[in-house]
Amino acid sequence: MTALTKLKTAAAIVATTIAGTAASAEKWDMPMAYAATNFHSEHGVMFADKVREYTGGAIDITPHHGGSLFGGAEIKRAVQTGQAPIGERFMSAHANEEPILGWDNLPFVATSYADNDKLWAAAKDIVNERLSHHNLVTLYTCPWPGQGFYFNQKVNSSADIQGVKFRAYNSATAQIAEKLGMIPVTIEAAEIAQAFATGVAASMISSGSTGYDRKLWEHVSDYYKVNAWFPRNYVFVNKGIWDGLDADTQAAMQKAADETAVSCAAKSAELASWYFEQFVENGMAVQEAGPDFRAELEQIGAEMTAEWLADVGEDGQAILDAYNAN
Ligand code: PCA
Repeated sequence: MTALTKLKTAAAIVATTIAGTAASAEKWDMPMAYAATNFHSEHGVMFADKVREYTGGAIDITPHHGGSLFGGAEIKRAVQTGQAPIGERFMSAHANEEPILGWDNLPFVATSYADNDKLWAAAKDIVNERLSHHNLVTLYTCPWPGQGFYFNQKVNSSADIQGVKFRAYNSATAQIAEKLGMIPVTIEAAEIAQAFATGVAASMISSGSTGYDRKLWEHVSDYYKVNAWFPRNYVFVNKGIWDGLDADTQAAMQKAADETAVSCAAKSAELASWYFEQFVENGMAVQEAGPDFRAELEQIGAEMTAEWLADVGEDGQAILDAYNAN
């Protein structure tokens, strides 16, 4: 062996070893925004387990729940910039920077899991194309149960709630609060209990899931079901990192993601009314929103859908047209 050949051989061995190490244990931290025991977070763990299995251990994902690695509002930027390779967040929380991502919080457009599925099928390609400009690839999405109101009083119409402090989770919910005469303040799910305990917020719109996670019965008396929309969380990867994976690894991860999505949506539907039973057991009243309140909400919903369409233009119309055609 000449010195040069020896050098080349050594270099090849080093290269193989590095590749081998990377392939056998690429460690990915996955920041997630919601409580450890929440079904979204539990499905993050299921996803990580499936990815480990289907990639033969090549990708080893560690989920970090409750905004513990990055706060909910920081997760998207962390993944876009590669500080974390993968993460999970509430999709319409990003509608302030990319309004099309508000597709799933248009009030009264899709008011059941089945309709929300149809709406996602109509929105998916447009949303994913747009996310690629944010350097993100969506692996799976999962719906929250329907959204309704938490109040510490009986509410028949907006006349009863003027000036009430309202915890918002995105721009659409802040808008609804303002239209109803309340005062919105944006608060992460992880901070809800503290906000209600200190009087920063006294009401909110959310699913039974988040009220259950945060024991809202300690602060409020009433839940009003509306099911105005079923918003989704999404799990996304940094596009540069995703594009750098070989096709087999991508396929294995997508299989894990597809299976997790099916299980997560089923769990969401299964738990929806269970959360309400827990509220009643803990002394809350759970009821349908009354006709006057509902009529106001429907009016606000129509305005918000028109405003969203004006904001996002033809892509939004294409989503609604495809949704209404099916
Ligand atoms: N829970 C999340 C978003 C939607 C939901 O049901 C939250 O309240 O932050």
